[in-house]
Amino acid sequence: MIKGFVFDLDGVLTDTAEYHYLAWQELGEKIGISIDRVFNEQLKGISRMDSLDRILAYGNKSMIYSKEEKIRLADEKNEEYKKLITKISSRDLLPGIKEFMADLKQADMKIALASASKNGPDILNQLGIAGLFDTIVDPAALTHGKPDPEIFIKGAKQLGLSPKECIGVEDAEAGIQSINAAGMFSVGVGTQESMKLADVFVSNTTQLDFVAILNKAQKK
Ligand code: B16
Ligand code: MG
Repeated sequence: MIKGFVFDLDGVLTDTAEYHYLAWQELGEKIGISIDRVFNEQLKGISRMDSLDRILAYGNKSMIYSKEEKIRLADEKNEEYKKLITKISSRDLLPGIKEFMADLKQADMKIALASASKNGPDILNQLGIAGLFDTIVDPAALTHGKPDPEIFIKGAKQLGLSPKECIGVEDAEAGIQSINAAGMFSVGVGTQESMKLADVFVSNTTQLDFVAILNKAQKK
């Protein structure tokens, strides 16, 4: 029986992908690596350090920086990102999310956050929905990032549930892989092509329908 939902943040609850992109692009310019929106797709759901590693590999600069220098570069990107997200408010909740979460609460579903973002708790506060979450997985305490199942397994555990009792919601391919590998029913928000591994997919957040999703999950 389904008793909980485990949510990704960026791309599901609000659209911060553009801000991550702008901040990485600015850092890329400083170090001579030019990235575009197509490349940025690969960074969705990927942790800050893993994202930097992918950008450096893309620019053939993996060997240039020491560990300390990479930490400094990642910090620089995060400072820029934090400047860009200061204005986020409840107006930035993706359409339909408020209603979808109200339906979950009405049905007594437990709710967890499984975001790779260390800025997750601040963003939930800014969006005005922090109080709806029973628990937040700390991405700093993870051994492996998405697509590894660890973050979704922890989300379920922190709710006191098994993965089979939860539904995971994601917008990134790496995130859907993480949910599936955790043994959870997966709901993808995105194109059919990018969400081909999801148990159910919707093309945008207005189409998230609690009853329809629950029916499909219970049939699986
Ligand atoms: P931060 P999600 C992910 O969030 C983003 O999709 C990804 O682009 C970002 O690099 C990652 O969080 C880390 O974010 O630098 O704020 O710690 O999609 O897992 O909610
Ligand atoms: Mg995401």
